[in-house]
Amino acid sequence: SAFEYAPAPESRSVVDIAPSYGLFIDGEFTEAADGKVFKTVSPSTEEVLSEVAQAGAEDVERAVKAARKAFASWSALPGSERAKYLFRIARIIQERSRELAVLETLDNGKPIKETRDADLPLVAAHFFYYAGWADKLGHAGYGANPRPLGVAGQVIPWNFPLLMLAWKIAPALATGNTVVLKPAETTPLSALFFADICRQAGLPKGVVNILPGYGDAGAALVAHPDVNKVAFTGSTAVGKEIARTVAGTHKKVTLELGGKGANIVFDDAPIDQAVEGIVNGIFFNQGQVCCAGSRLLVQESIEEELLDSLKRRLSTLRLGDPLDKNTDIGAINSAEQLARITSLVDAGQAEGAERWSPACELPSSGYWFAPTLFTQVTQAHRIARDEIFGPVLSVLTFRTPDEAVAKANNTPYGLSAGIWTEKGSRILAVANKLRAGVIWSNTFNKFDPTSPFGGYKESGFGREGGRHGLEAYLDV
Ligand code: TXE
Repeated sequence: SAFEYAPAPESRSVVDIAPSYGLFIDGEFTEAADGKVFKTVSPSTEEVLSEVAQAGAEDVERAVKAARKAFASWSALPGSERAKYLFRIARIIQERSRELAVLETLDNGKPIKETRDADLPLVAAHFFYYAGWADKLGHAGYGANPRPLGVAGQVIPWNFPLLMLAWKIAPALATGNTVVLKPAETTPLSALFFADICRQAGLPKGVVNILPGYGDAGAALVAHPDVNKVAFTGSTAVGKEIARTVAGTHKKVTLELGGKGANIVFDDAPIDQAVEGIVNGIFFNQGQVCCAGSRLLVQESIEEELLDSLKRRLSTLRLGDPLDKNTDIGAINSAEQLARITSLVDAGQAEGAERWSPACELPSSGYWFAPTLFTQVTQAHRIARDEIFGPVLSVLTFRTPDEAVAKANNTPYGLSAGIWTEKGSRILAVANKLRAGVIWSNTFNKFDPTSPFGGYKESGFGREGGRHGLEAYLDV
């Protein structure tokens, strides 16, 4: 198929990480104006992978200027020409997918099984998908000549570094916008390799600019008066700050924020399949997923049976070296994230929930957290309300479908939910009452570039992916 990728990567020797990297501005790698650098480490070993230039306000200024200059000719290209660049980028990503998968696993800590089988194929698929749109915008019911917005300022998190980049950059370029993107401070490397791919694809200078750095660089980018569109994925707190910054300006904004997804399991659900879905829902990427199924809502009559098989399954998960193809649970992305997880788990215990983990040995260096299950959880507990963003599942019970819906919706978030039942009519009835942007049934964490993704309530606004993802970058 078009989405095939290279065979299993087995060692870090397939990727050549330089000792230092610059910012990528106007088609060139360059030092930060003030010469600042920061280190990026491998979360599984704490080994320093590279030293990266750290963008500041002056660099944001340079990058936005380059993107503005490039916008004139990039937006004037026929869509069919822009499509050629995007197809070329997609093919290079496939060709280099082994290298990129290993790189992402090293910089992020997630298992190679996931970067190889989920992140990289989806990254390529996003570029292929939006490449296909580039020459069809005039025929899509937007009027003959839908217009790009201009310069897009994009800020992304560390949980899916390259995939979040693809979600942001592919639709922006397809519609004729130019981009300044700031990757997260703990995972800058795959974005810098992507900069190299842009050069390899012959993308005109300034169309894509990459500024590794911290929140201050993100804030300067969002606030820059010559940025027309802001796209952010990250914490709800920063999302709200960004919404305040762009309020009262001309800027369009999409925000993809936190979540507290409920996986609802009815008594007629196929139990083995549900257990796989629950495990995938909360332990995929160590639970550092905005749409994670972090609350399990199980119908009271099957609680014991389901928990027994869930615990048996959790005891088979393999935690360890993320580059090992058999590893299911990798490292937590950073010491800060590990501390956040630990403090919420401590709160769960202090508030009276019952904590359980399978026997598992944690490596002596790096950032690790064992898969964790909480029972005896009430809706008042912090572990039932706050986004933990770690491998921690909170189990609650319900008796009736209405009670399940009420509990699932009892959160300020509204990003994802799962429904497990054999009854089609129940799937529809429950789904219609859930306030969540994506609802899976009898599966979980399925992604596709053709489907819009985004949140209700404090999970943000706007959609990415699919045709809706284009509209976020167009004046129609
Ligand atoms: O997020 P931040 P953090 C949630 C998750 C996690 C918590 C904190 O619950 O535990 O957020 O994670 C940039 N203006 N999610 O601290 O700070 C920052 O440099 C502009 C859910 O890592 O929001 C990084 O590039 N940008 C989420 C990006 O924002 C700013 C994914 C995200 O970092 C900024 C990540 C500012 N003032 C965390 N401050 C999801 N929706 O999937 C920081 N940044």
